[in-house]
Parts: sequence; C-alpha cells; structure tokens
Amino acid sequence: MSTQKLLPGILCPADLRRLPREALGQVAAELREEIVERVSRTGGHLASSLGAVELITAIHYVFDTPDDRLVLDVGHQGYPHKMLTGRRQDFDRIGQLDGIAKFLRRSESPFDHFGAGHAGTSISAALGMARAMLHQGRDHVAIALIGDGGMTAGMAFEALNHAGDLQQKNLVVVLNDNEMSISPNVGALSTFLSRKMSKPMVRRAKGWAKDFLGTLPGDMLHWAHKAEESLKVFFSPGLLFEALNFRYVGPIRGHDLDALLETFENARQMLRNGEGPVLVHALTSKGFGYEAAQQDPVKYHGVGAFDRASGAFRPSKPGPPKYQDVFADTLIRLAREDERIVAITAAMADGTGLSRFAEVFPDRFYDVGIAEQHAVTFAAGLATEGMKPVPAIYSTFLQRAFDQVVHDVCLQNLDVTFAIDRAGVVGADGATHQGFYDLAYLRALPNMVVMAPKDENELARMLRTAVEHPGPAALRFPRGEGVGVAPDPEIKPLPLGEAELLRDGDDAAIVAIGTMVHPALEAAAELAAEGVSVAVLNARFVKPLDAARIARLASRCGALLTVEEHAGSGGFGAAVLEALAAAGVRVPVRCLAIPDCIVEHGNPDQIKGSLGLDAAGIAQAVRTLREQE
Ligand SMILES: Cc1ncc(C[n+]2csc(CCOP(=O)(O)OP(=O)(O)O)c2C)c(N)n1
Repeated sequence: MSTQKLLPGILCPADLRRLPREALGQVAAELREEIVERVSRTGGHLASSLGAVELITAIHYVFDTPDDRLVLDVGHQGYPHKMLTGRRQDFDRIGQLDGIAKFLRRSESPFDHFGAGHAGTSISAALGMARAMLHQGRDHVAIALIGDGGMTAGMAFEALNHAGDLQQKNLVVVLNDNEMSISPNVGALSTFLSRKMSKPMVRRAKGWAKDFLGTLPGDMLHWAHKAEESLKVFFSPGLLFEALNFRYVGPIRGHDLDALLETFENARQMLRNGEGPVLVHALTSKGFGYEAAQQDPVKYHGVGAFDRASGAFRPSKPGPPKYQDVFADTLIRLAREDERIVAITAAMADGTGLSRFAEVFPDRFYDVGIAEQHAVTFAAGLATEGMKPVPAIYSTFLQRAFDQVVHDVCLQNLDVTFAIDRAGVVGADGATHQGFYDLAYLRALPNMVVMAPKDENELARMLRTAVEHPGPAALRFPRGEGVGVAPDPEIKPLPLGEAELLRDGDDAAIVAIGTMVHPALEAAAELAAEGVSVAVLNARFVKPLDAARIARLASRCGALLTVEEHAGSGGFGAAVLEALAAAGVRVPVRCLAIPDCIVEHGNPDQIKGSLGLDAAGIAQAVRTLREQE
C-alpha cells in the first residue's frame, strides 16, 4: 500500500477510474478508515456504509457514473458514495443544519439521481431511468443497489416483476445481502437467500447427482448432466430471480474487489449482449472492517458519537424515559391483562421499543420486514377474528400504508390500534423522516379516533383508550424523551373526545395538541407576567374533537391560537377552524404549525425554534393575534 493517500485526489468517480485496479484496495481501506473516523465524531449510519465500501467503489469504477445511473436504496449505506463524489470535506456537518444529509437528495449532488430515505424504491426508480434512456436514445445503464432488508419491501418485488416483464436490457440490480435489516432480517426470502441454508443443501444435492451419474451408461449421461444443472439451479437462490426473467449472477464475495470488478464487468458485457436485466447477488458483512460494528451491527446501524479506539458510546445523561419505551412497557402491561393484544413492527423492533415486548411475549410479536402495507392489512385480518393488534409504525413510514388504513381498517371499522412513533420533527434524519402529515391523513378517515399525548403518562392512558376502543384508533407521539412526569400507578382510559383545561384565562386561548401543550403552558406563564391572561386547553383528541368546548372557549376569550407539531394544511388547527366555522364562532384565530415547505435536517430544538414552535414563538403568536382583535 502506498503511503500517499489516494482519497484526497478523488473528487469524482472519473478520478477513481484513472487509478489502476491494484490501487482500489487502498481506496477501500482509506474510505473505511475515514468513515469510522468521521462518524465517530458526528454520529450517522456506520455499519451499513462500512458493509457497502467495496460494492460502491467497484460500481463507480466499472460503470460510467454519472451517465450510468447508480440508485441507492434508502441511502443510509451511501457514505462511500458521498465520499467518492466530492463530499468528503462536508462530513463534519452531516445531518446538521445546512450540512449534507444522512440520506440522499437530488439537490445535493449530480451523482444523487434519486432522493431516498425510505426503503424499497431503488429498483422502481432505476427501472424508470433505464426506460427513459431507451425513450431518449441514450446508451447507458441504471444500477440499483438494494439490501436484503430493502428487498423485503413489496415495492421491490413489484419493480422486479415489471423489469422482468419488460426484459429491461440496461438494468442491473445489485443485492447487498448481509442477512441484516436494522435487526437480523426476517422472512422466507431471507432464509431462501441465506447461504447457511443453501450451501449444505447444494453440496448434498450435488453429491447425490454425482453418485447417480456414475451409474449411467452412454447418451443418458448427456441428459443427466442437464438434470444436474437444473438441480443446481433449483437449490440456488438464483431460481427466484431467474423466474422473474433476470440473469442471476452470484452469490459473490462482496468484499473481494477482484471478484466484484470481474462480476460487474461481466454484468456490463451481458447488458451489451442484450442479456439484461441482470441481478448480482453479493454477500457482505454489515460493519465490515470495524470490529465493534461487525460484532454488533444492530447497535452500530445508526449511531451517535463514539470512541473510535474502544467503540464505546458516550454515556447518555440520565433523563426521563423515551416515549418509545413508555409505549412498549405500557403495551406489555396491557397485554398481561388482555391476551388478545398482539404487537406488530415493520422492521423497527428496536426503534419502536417493541423488542422489549418481544422478550416478554415472543409468540404475540410480529416483525413483518420492511412491509408497512402488509403490517396494516395483516393487523386488519387479525382484528376480523377478534384479536387486538397494535402496529407500531413511524409516522413517516405509515404514509406507505395509507390505503391499507383506509380500505382495510377504517372502512371495515376494525379494532386496530396504531402507535405512531417519531411524529413531528425528527432532527438529523431530515426531510424524508419528518412526521408531519399523520394528523391530516388520519383525521379525514371515517371511524378513526386520533390522539396525541402531552407527556408520557398521557401516552399510557391514550394507549389504553385506543386498545379498549372497539374500532380503529391512533396515537401519535414524538421521538426522544418524555417530559419527566412521575408515572401514574394506574393506567386509566380517557373519556373519548374530551379536552383538558390546564389553565384558565380571559384575554386569549391557546388550544394545543401533543408536544406543544407544555410549551403553551410556559408561554401562558410568560404572558401572565405581562398582564395578559391566557387559557390553555390540552385538546388530547384531534378526532373526535372537543368542538363544543373549543367554541365556548374561543367565544369567551375572544381570540384563539392553535399549536401543533404537524403540517398546518389539514392538521389539528384546520380541524379547529372547521369546528369554529360550523359553530358560527367569529373571533380572530391563528394556527401555529409546520409551514407548507420542506424542513431539512438539523437539531430538533433549533428547527422548532426557527418555526416558532416553542414557548417564545407561541407567546409571540398570541401577542400578534391580540393585535388583530
Ligand atoms: C419504508 C421504510 N421502513 C423502514 C425504514 C427504516 N430502515 C432504514 S434502513 C433499514 C434496514 C435496511 O436493511 P438493508 O436494506 O438490508 O440494508 P443494510 O443496512 O443491511 O445494509 C430500515 C428498516 C425505512 N428506511 N423505510
């Protein structure tokens, strides 16, 4: 290995392609070194990016990027891609306000052909690009790089099915198979792809075939050889992809640059020969090359800052429990009382806290893979038979399953409890992960109950309310820690649709929902010091809304402010406006909410502050509102 560093001289893949093949090992080593070093300081997606270093390097080396389009699924493994495409120096501010994103955005680089953050989109997008190239007479190819986790998303199969049907000649799908999603991957496909299962089976099958061949005379041997071939295919993971009209290549060693270069060159040649689409199946290890991450890829999937030498994380400051843990612990308590309760996650067992539930009730826990749509309809099916399913899905990922919520749950008025985590501003994960739209898309639905707790105690009470409610009900709660209230010994359900007056006042009213209730109380205290008396109502329910109470309060106080950590269009404030209009209440009203724009990554408190969604912003909004009276 040369002592001179190569990465500083690589500002784009064309620079990489000027290097001799023998230099690529050093490039990969430097990439890995730099990813560990940078992420140990800033936090980010570590294990997935380490596992994809050789794959991404080899793809950029063999294919003519950016004219050939590389599309990364999710984008969380894309740090080597960002480093090879001119963004090495920007890593110090990854996920921070005005810094580069942790995922992919078209606006960030001409090498990011498709924005991503949600799984399962890469093959569809790459197929669209490949098709466009044909329409426009461009002689280039599209390459989708997708993990075995991403491959559990239904959309990935929809795209494979379509690409196979089109016999798309300029498309390569690279399956980065490390047997991991965030947690160990699940599902029959995962088992099918798994070398652990297939290798001994193939070996045994080959052994039988050989013994059998030895007993055959003359021309029967020719047919028998063919049979041996089919047997190999039958026992190889390629069967599935070949059946979908893909040429299957693999499995290959995904950290062996020689093997990768040769395979991608062959794949490119196959496309030139008109033999596409091609699927390359590469076996990799998540966290490869950094011992701590390789040993525990779940822990090092997405990390905060850590000590590079030991792999140890900074001890977290003792604080209130996280909402996700309060949710999971409450569900465990409720499940002890009611054996109809089952919990469902779509590949987010740790993130939703449900891994705790799985430990206590392994038989009543389902990880369905990255399959939010299936998770919801599976829950609907369980509910038709009298079970009480609780799918826990992040707000941003539930967007995927909108029609399943409408068609399969709400129209049939089925007893499904939606625990919607990461609702509101998420911080470093950025625009693709913000949970801004759930109130709007849920409150429009018949039969649906929609709630948001002001603190962790109310979360527990809402969960009981939702589970006991005989129809569909949703509760949305934020990322991170609760506010630190002492836990109620008993979890009492809430009266459906009843708001809670937390502070009375005469000059104006604030009606807040969820995370905005406590800042609203602080704002009211600040205004009281200025001699302005402000009432604060905790709405608790977005649907059914406590409309009569809100109308009375608005009429009495003469001015009303709604506050929510959610998009203004169609959200909680919009529901209040509809209710006031219906009641014929005419007072000045303002709705404080996320504006109709894309909110990028950054520190959540900073973002909320900049949008006026904190005590100071709420107080200011009340002052402005009173000026309109
Ligand atoms: C629709 C959707 N659901 C859930 C997630 C959360 N998520 C991010 S990465 C990931 C695992 C991806 O696994 P895989 O594709 O195998 O990549 P690896 O990290 O193993 O390289 C999950 C579940 C997501 N990004 N999108």
